[in-house]
Amino acid sequence: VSSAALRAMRDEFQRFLMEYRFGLAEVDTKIAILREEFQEMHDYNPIEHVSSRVKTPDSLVDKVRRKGIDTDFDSIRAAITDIAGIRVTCSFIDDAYRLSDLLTQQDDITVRDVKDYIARPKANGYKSLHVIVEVPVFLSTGRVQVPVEVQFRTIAMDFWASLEHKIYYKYDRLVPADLLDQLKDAADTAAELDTRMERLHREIRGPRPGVVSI
Ligand code: 0O2
Repeated sequence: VSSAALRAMRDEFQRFLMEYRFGLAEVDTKIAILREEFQEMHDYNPIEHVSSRVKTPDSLVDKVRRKGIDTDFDSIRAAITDIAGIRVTCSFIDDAYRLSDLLTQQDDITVRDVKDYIARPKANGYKSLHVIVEVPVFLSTGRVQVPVEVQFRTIAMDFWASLEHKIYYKYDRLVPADLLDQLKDAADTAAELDTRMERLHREIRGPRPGVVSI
């Protein structure tokens, strides 16, 4: 391959990733606006923290190989929907669903897919609400629709997932059965903590305005 051809490939790859960076910036702004406005209007912040990233080339190549996807950009674009990803860690489960609704109801957002691993956790215990949205990005060449995966979860779910992720990679995706059992057990404990904290929160907050308690 000539060096000119290599440079052209690099440029094409950088342009490919750039669109995802822009899409991420758009959704990041939407989440930041909801967070600030919520604080202002309701004197309540439903978001604990937000993190976002564009998949690293290494991780992208790894996933393309693992899923056996054709290596042209159109196939990758169609098959991998979490190249741009935002994780919104909320205080409570209710907040995760509420924020997801507030984002997906915006009229420039198209919902491409929803995977509700909170309602239906994965077999290993993983919980999160994954929403794949498409957001318009305006380039000099015109408008493109960019997919962004938004993961909504609670602090307890996030704690579990980040540890599980480390273990998964430490064992190169072949976690010993005994550890898997312990992780599933820990996921149940995390879920129980969420339920208890939610109950406590409701007790402190008292009945919602307009709701008559009996
Ligand atoms: P990484 O290393 O975090 O980037 P599918 O083909 O639909 O089954 P897909 O396309 O990977 O799977 O979608 P899914 O299920 O929505 O998962 C996307 C991302 O969610 C993953 O990215 C993880 O970040 C997270 N995730 C999903 N399942 C788990 C899990 O069991 N444990 C943890 N810790 N995170 C999970 P990647 O690219 O797979 O991995």
